[in-house]
Amino acid sequence: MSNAYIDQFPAEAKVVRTAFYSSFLALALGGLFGIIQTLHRTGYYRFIDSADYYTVLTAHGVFLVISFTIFFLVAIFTWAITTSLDRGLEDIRFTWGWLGLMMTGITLTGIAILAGFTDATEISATVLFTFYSPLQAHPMFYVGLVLFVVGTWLAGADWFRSWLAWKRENPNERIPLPTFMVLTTMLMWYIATVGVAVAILVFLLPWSLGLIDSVNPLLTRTLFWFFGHPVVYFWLMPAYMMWYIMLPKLAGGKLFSDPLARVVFILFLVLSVPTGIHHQYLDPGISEGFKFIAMTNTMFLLLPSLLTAFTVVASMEHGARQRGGSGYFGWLKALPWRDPVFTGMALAGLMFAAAGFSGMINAGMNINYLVHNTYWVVGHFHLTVGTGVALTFMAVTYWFLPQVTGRALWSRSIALYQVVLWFVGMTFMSNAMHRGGLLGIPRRTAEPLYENFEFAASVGSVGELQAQVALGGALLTLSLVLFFTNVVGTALGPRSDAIPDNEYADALSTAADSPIILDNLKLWTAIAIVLVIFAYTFPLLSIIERGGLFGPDISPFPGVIGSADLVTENVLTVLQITLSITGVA
Ligand code: HAS
Ligand code: CU
Repeated sequence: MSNAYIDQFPAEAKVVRTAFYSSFLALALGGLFGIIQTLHRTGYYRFIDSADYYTVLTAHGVFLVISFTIFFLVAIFTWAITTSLDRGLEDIRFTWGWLGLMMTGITLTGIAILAGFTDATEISATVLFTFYSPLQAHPMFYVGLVLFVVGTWLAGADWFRSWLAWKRENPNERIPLPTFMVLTTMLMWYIATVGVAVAILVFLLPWSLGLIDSVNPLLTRTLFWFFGHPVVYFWLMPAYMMWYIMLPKLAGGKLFSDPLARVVFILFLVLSVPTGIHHQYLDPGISEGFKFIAMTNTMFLLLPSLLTAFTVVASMEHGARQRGGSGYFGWLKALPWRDPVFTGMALAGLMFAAAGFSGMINAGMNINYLVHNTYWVVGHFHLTVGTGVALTFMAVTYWFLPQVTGRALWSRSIALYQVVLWFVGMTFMSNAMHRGGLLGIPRRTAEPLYENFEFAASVGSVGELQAQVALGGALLTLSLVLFFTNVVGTALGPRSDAIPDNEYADALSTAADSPIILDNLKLWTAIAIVLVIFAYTFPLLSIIERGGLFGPDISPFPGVIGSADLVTENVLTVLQITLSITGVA
């Protein structure tokens, strides 16, 4: 009899499995839209109308960063809570309830987006994953998102409930590390989602239903980024959890420091939200001082990731030395590079280090002017969420799937090819995107034009960059095909008795070494809320003061740039400026 997760918690394993499959469905759809838009944008193969490009882009973004990542998160958080507290969930019907709500919600949102491809219905939601006004979606899009987010709130409640029940029985014990990570992440999420809840429920949904005539675009944008920055850590923290509790074990050792890991998650709880304005450095209407505060907080927020780089690499080195590795760098050779779970996570970590550097550049108020809204940003987030997170998730799937299905992994060698292929594909794609951004190539554009560039397909030209992006995209698609083949092969395979035990890494320096105050979740949450109030009250008040709560009346669709009126207006303005500069007028 094996001691896999499915044997320990058969009912919970079913929930976790369903969440995984939902996540993979989203990954498949998102990946499909990804390759369509890569080939379209780079001009290699265009079979959709360029107007539909934005519907493809919305679907790509929403399916990947909302459904793929968050379904995966609820799967592994449920696993983490039950495994580390060593108890089943309190009421499995409640658990199915929130999972069902999330699935219903995202289905509504997904239908609203996909309906944009057909003229047969009025429904559409081509608003990109940031759903800024004045772009407007059908109410179904917003309602679906609300249900989905409420589902995640209830999921958090489920996990807190488990922890409280455990605490009653174990009053003097430290919170087990995986549970600690889940709880801090969820506290951060509760604070973060206030922004998007207000944006949708008070403004966007009523506006889309026709209950109010207009919204204040800067206000809804700011509320979006109140949530939109911390959401990136909602994707990242489950991946970090895996790096802390899984990587050291696979490397053959122990986690270097449990207390340091707690500090990292507390820093994320405290600092994730009051930084959102770093996405709005170029927004007029928010004064420089508020932007400066957001920048300062962002720079502090590098700390938990830098600590993670240190702790995780130290743990890997410890493991490698246990396995006989030696030398300054020689230990690297002693790591289990043939294990796809290990290699996938290590490569994801390596790429995430590069992602951190492009993030630091984004975060500088002045340098941001160079890269904002360019292809650079797309390069940045394909390294962070698209590799640091996604590759970690795919890699750990090779460990989790046997745990929750009781079936052996279909092919270890295909899994190894798959993770390496993702790394190689992303190297081509994201590097070219970063370089392209520096040349000024815009993001979110179906047919960028390059009239001032030499278009020949040689090194250093836009043609060369396009070729790298298309090649990278093709390799990523191939990697996804291998991933799904393995998932399906495993799910359909025979039951096995040889599944490894459900375990995670011990720590060298354990919870006992950490000050008890680290486990005071109320204190950290209170500090987090105070910081948010400091960072956001004044910017929000000044935005409302200037633009009104429901804003100036702005039509839902931007004017056509080429329209005769606009052209005349622009020409007149330019003339006026020229005349005043030259002193004629
Ligand atoms: Fe970001 C834009 C700043 C992290 C995602 N970011 C985005 C967007 C997305 C995104 C999706 O300040 C675009 C949004 C849109 O559509 O407009 N980002 C940062 C900073 C960080 C950062 C400072 N971003 C992330 C993460 C994301 C993510 C994480 C998703 C998961 N980002 C920005 C800014 C913008 C932005 C501006 C706005 C740009 C604009 O103008 O629009 C930091 O958190 C990064 C810290 C990371 C590090 C790296 C530490 C290294 C580690 C690796 C350890 C190595 C291992 C492997 C384990 C300091 C932890 C070892 C292996 C061996 C073999 C030894
Ligand atoms: Cu951000």
